[in-house]
Amino acid sequence: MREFLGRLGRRVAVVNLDPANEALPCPCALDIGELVTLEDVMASLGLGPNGGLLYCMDYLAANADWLRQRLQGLRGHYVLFDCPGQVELYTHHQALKDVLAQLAKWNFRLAAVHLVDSHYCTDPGKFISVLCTSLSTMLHVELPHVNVLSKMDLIEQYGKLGEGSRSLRGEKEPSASSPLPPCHGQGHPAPPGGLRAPF
Ligand SMILES: Nc1nc2c(ncn2[C@@H]2O[C@H](COP(=O)(O)OP(=O)(O)OP(=O)(O)O)[C@@H](O)[C@H]2O)c(=O)[nH]1
Ligand SMILES: [Mg+2]
Repeated sequence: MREFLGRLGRRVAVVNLDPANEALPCPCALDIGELVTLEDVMASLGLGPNGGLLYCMDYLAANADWLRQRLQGLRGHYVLFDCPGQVELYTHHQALKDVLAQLAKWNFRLAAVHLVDSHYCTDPGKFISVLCTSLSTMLHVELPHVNVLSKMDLIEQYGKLGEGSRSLRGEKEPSASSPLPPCHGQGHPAPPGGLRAPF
């Protein structure tokens, strides 16, 4: 995404908000590791990786001024915030939600991009589970939300593409003579509150 925006001539900056990121995959304009590191938290408070990460996010929320100050140099940029993968941060924990609310107050116009491992779409149970997680995230985070399937290059390892979604509906493969009905409109209710359907 960073490369894509750069090639379009946009000014882009990556901000690492994941204290568990050990080796940053690209240059970051700002790194939460300058404020707090997971390693230090785990060592000094005797916490495990998950509890340590939640503590780091609470610490970030409590030090929002640090973030504000560091972001000031990024005005006029498209800012890509890399957030931790722990699901509870997006379903019921408050800290990241508070940080996002602060960013909105500082006039950042935010959208959430939820990277969904495409492996979850290869089995009906996993698919339902990831849809519920996604919906829960949309309700908790309250941002415009886009789900993106990641690791599509690996999906064929788990079975033929499409089998999971067809068996989920108990249907045979759709053909041109039996098109799938629209998700909403024409008698099908639209998702409430202007929310997008998860997929
Ligand atoms: N083959 C393949 N590997 C990928 C892709 N995206 C990420 N990976 C690799 O998958 C591993 C895990 O990366 P992610 O799933 O992004 O997760 P993470 O950022 O390490 O962890 P969290 O932030 O905690 O979710 C890394 O080794 C990545 O290089 C992809 O599209 N294809
Ligand atoms: Mg990550």
